[in-house]
Amino acid sequence: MKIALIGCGFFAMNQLHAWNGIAGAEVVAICDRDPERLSLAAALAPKAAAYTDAAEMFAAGGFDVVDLATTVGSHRALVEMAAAHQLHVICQKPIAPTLADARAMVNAVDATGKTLMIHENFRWQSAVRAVIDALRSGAIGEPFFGRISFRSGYDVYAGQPYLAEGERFIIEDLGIHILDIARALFGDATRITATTRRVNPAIKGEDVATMLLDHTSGVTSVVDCSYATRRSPETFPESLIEIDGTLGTLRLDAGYTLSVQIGDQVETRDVSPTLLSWADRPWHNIQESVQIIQQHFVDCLNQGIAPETDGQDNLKTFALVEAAYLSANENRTVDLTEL
Ligand code: NAD
Ligand code: 89Y
Repeated sequence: MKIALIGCGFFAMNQLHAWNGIAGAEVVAICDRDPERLSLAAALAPKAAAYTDAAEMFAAGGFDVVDLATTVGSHRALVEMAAAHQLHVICQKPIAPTLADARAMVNAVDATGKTLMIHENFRWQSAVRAVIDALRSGAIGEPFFGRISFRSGYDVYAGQPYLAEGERFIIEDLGIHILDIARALFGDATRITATTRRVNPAIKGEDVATMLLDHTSGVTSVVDCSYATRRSPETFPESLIEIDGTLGTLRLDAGYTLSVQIGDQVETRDVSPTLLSWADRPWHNIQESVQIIQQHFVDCLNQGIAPETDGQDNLKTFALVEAAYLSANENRTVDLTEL
């Protein structure tokens, strides 16, 4: 599988390392309009052709898959270029700035018969997968309540300065992953009620969001996110999860500890992520999930099946993001059919 990567910034380095660890995958082209970032990426893909212009790269061709690691503003144009060249696409989250753009992008790739996967990697973190697998095993019976919580004081602005500058921050950037975990666990949601706050005066968007979801499965879930929470231990970038079911409870606690309680019996195990050779703590959790989702994409293409977070699926996660902002702005519950 020959891959072209567009966007060689902060996060793309993880994607390049991950491609280098996947048998049968080869990055043959890299592109960034910033030559300095391009040359840093070239160190991880020394045989790849390097471009500063995406249109030139598409015209030269020689690849089957485009992996987009640019920020959101460029996603629609690049996905549409990839569709025009009949290519499979992986696009980083958030898929687009608006739901209208997102729908146009999904339609553009669907019309070619190629695959679009949104790089929604948090549901592939090994600790989160352990919770998904335990829930799907039926061990705690029918779930009726869930909470997925991401609260941290980690300085994300240092590596990603653009996060301090957008009108929207935590729901669009991080909450999107946590909402996606809620969907992976409990299925689609019908209604959402959200509140937001900005605590850090040095940023433009909201850094705290609390969301209440009704799922078609009958589960009520709470998704809460904060980058204004000073806590010990600092749990970045862990998502903490609690699920109550008719037969018992599941807890993913700080330090990647998973407990399953059935009746009075509690079983606890360590579900820490593997520290890959190229990974750094505390990011190793996210970095491992990048390798896993990219492997999932390759496996799905080889088997001719859709990846879990394909374009159609991700429209539902992105609709929750839009609905959460609408709810917070209008101070009301939003029914997803409104969007
Ligand atoms: P970044 O600004 O560090 O890197 C983006 C790069 O894309 C820059 O080098 C920029 O020059 C380049 N670029 C932008 N438009 C381009 C274009 N049209 N043609 C060529 N190059 C272009 O951003 P980042 O922090 O690496 O984030 C990239 C994406 O990854 C964002 O969508 C972000 O939300 C996402 N992200 C995902 C995760 C995750 O866990 N899934 C984590 C962090 C960031
Ligand atoms: O951009 C974000 C993401 O997708 O995961 C964590 C992050 O890097 C900062 O919130």
